[in-house]
Amino acid sequence: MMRITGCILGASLVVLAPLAHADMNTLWGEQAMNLRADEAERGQLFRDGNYAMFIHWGLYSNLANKVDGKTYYGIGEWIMNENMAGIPVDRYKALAADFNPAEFDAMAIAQLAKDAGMKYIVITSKHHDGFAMFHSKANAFNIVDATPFARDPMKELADACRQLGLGLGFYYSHWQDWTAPGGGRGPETYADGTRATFDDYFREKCLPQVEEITTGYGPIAIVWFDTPGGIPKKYVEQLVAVVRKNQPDALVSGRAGHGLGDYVTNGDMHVPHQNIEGMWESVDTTNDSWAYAWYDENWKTPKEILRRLVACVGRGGTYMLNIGPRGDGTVPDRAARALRAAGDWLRRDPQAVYGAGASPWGHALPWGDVTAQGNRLFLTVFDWPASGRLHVPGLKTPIRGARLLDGDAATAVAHESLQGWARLELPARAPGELASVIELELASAPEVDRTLGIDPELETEVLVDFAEVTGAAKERVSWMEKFGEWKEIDRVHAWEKDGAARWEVLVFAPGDYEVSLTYAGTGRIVWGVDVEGGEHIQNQQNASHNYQRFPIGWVNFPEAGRYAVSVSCVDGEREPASLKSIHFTPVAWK
Ligand code: JFZ
Repeated sequence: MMRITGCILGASLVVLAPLAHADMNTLWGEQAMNLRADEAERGQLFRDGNYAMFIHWGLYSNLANKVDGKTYYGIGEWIMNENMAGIPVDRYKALAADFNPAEFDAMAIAQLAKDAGMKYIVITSKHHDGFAMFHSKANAFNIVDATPFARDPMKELADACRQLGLGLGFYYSHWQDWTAPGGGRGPETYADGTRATFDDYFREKCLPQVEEITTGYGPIAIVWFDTPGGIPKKYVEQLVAVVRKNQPDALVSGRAGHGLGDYVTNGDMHVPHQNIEGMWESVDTTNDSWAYAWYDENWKTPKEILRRLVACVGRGGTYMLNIGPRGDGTVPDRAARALRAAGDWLRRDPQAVYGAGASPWGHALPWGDVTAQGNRLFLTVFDWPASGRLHVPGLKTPIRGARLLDGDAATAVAHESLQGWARLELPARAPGELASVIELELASAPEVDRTLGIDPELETEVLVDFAEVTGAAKERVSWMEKFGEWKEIDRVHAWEKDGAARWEVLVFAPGDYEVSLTYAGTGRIVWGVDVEGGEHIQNQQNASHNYQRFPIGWVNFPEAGRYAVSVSCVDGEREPASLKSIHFTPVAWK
């Protein structure tokens, strides 16, 4: 299971005080899982519906990251936090009087999820700000009782989802509640000055509200608890018991804490590079913020969305992609259009995603990714080879048949096995604009050599995640790019003089390859690249505090086959020299 190390990369990358970082880390808490649901009915949701819509929508959406004329950059639902606008509780609660999302159209949002090809929606019923987006009898700080809107959008969404055959799940911040007395990181006293404990908050607000969301909205698919932080186990046990009692088929998110959830949520906004066992999801967002931020126009294109979706399914998981509706209830048009374009593609060739599982390679391939269903492999090609020849490394099982899918049509594809690779003869032009799928029917269950293959035509990036490292430190680091916007990377740094990152690779086409390295560091660095039993090259290049790619030189692989390649830090500042990957691009002579 993936764990975040909580280290901070080069000082200039850290936009925020280190305290904010440590702080957020402790809020997350443990989420190690009992995987009971893997065998149970509940697991069905993840197996068949491995694409979902996440929605962050609340009072904070109305601020859109701007308070008193000042813009705060980062995840908008944290706007109250002192590292963002630092809004006092009373002032924040007063915002409800101006919250009137009159344009909210539950059916339009459910239809968007449907058009996008998503199978269920998880929406913030209550985020850390404590504002309930549903009609709560337990607490008046809710959208029906505290706003001029006075409708229950969760009810409307539940009805719309039911009509369209979508699942619905509720995000509920169980530990953090910044406005309820006794809530995690909330006020420590009641209005009259008497002390409030977490137990008070739990009995008066949290437990009754979880009772409400699990009884008032029909069958729900998931209760998505988040940031368990310091919550004692007995409280999580009670919450899970309420969910089990009222919604026996619902999944409980791993972020409930204390290992009591049903599945793992991986680090936010990140798609894993290697297969992960068990039931898990990656959560991601269409731009860089969860909640609506007025300035954030950094949208993922339809192709990026599909790449990330197929990669999650290929790694064995589920992909939940977020939208942040505006304070008036509308969904930013660019997000909607990107989701629909990706959905149109999914409708043409749905086999590669729905009901499909992990790639036998365990990682992405240079041209795209593989998903599997029994003896069938689906090769989703995002970077179509100009020659029309697609190279599949290390496929050991014989191919019975290969077909290029194109909606209802499918054309047979010629294939041969050469040097342990499969080579497919495709048309020079891809049928799909965003990606195309080739279905391979194998003679038996897929068996592959997982060694990384260097593509004879396309660029191959080989990550240090897959390297064997000696005399240097390999670690996973995460940092906040903006407040709450997490990035993570596997890197090799602290190089000793004879330290090396070493990979085995499969070469199909002999010849010269341009080699470049992606790294961060300071000053000028001399890197060496060594082909075991063959060429050694080295070169000095500049370095940047963020990860950038620099060319090193050409190396030759004299014949097809298996090689060991290693990278070393020959000279320069070896401690901060942080390698992310090595790239190989075949030299084109014509
Ligand atoms: C949490 C929330 O604090 C945030 O506002 C948003 O709702 C997000 C989906 O979830 O933030 C987290 C929680 C856990 C991790 C990262 C951010 N994590 O474990 O990497």
